[in-house]
Amino acid sequence: MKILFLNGPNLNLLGTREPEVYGRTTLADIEAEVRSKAKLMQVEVEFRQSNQEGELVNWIQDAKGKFQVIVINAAAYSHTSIALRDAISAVGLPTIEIHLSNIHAREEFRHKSLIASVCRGQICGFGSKSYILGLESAIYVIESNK
Ligand code: CA2
Repeated sequence: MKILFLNGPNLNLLGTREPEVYGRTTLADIEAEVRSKAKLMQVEVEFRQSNQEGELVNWIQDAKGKFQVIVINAAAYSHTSIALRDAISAVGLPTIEIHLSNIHAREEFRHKSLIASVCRGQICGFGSKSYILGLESAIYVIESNK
C-alpha cells in the first residue's frame, strides 16, 4: 500500500515564517509524524513539496500505477489551479485534499477550492493533525475500496 503526499507552494517555509498563522512545526516535522504513523499502520508513504504548479501536475500524472491514493495540500494552488484540478480528474486516483488551517474560516478567497469537487474528501483546520487524518482517510479509502 503506497500513499503519495504532495505539498504545494510556500509550505517549505512552515515553522520558519509567520508562526502566528501557521505555527512552529516545520514540514520536515510533519513528514516525520506522518512517517512514524505510517510505519505503525504498515503503509508506505512518499512525501514531496514543490513551489511549481507544473511539477505538481507531473507528479499527479506519474502517480498512476505507483500509488493507491494521493493526499494533497495544494496550498494557494487549491484556490487557483484548474491545471491541478484537471490532473486529479484525468488520473482518476482517489485524492484527499488537506489543509492545516480551516480555509472556510479565513479570507473569502480561501473558501473556494478548485480541486475539492474532484477529490474524495477534504480535511482542514487541524494543523499538522490534518496530515495524520489524511493518512488515516487514505488507508480507509484503500481498505474499503471506496
Ligand atoms: O492551511 C493550509 O494548509 C493552506 O493550504 C496553507 C496555504 C494557504 O495558501 C491555503 O489557503 C491554506 C499557505 C501555505 C504557505 O505557508 C506558509 C508558511 C509560512 C510562511 C508563509 C506561508
